[in-house]
Amino acid sequence: MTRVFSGIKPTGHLTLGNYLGAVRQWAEVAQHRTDALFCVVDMHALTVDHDPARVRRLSRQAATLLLASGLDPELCTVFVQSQVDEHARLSYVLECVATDGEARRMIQYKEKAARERERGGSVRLSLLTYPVLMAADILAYGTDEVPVGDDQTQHVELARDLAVRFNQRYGQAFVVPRATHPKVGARVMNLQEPTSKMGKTDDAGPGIVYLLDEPDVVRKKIMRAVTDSGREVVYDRVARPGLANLLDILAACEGGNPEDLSGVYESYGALKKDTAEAVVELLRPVQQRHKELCADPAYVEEVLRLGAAKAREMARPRVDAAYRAIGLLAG
Ligand code: AQP
Repeated sequence: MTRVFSGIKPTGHLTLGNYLGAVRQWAEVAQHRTDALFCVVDMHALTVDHDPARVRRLSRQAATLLLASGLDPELCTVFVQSQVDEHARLSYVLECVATDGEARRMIQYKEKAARERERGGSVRLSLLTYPVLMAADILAYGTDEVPVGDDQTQHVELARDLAVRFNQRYGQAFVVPRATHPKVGARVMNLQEPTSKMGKTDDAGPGIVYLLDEPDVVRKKIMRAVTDSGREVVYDRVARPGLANLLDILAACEGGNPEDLSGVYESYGALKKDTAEAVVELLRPVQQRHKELCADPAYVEEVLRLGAAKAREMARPRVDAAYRAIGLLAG
């Protein structure tokens, strides 16, 4: 059976981008058709300036939202990365296979390091090395497929390269994974800056729809989305990025095609109104279930405890084998 792994980092509140680009596929497709593991990758949240209490809080919230989004612990394994030591163990070994040039080429590293330097801050070494930790997250489980948004493609490519290189040098230890993306919604853009990704670490603002936003807040954000000058509703990601983003979001919500949808609308206002209502309806059951789960934190804790135990068992033999293959006296 195909093995699937993917994760989400608790660097902020989950967004519509996270949902449409990743989590919805995990819940609606992956867990039903594959042997899937989904992880709150909390160690990745330590790569930039962080508040420990906030990371803990956001990790619990992310896990709760994954369950609220429909992940079913009977069908898949849900856990927190730092509770399974194999990730960090394997990461070091992969650092001995990766090159520093490779790590420095990662777009997210370049962008975040530049931002940090602009602010006069220092760049954590872990910001450079975390794509290798992500490779370990993936490779530890013999993962075939990694369902992610577009922005993670380069990191999954690195995991592939490291798997191939390790296997060639030290013997077959890893499955070579591949990234998969949803047909629509793989890159949801910021509603106020439609040429930038809707990211959860960005400053909270009207351009980001959070999964837990109240319906009226969602409506307001979408009705105020930046659109382009012009009156005709056409789908053109380059010339009309704001409009294209709304069409993508509506198509992702309704399961349609953004180009076909563009022909249906005669005004930006009507498109915004329908998009807002579609998002409100999409989020309604998630928010309802989230409320129920918040009333039962012991249940979420137990799911994570069992998930970590299962993940540990799955990862351990492969990581031990990689240790032995690379020359360590692993038990
Ligand atoms: N805007 C998006 N559109 C589509 N997919 C997205 N994803 C994230 N944003 C979008 C996908 O969601 C999964 C989890 O993302 P993440 O937690 O790894 O990263 P993030 O939400 O992008 O968080 P940050 O902190 O704002 O990240 P940076 O600044 O690192 O990009 C992934 O599958 C991701 O592709």
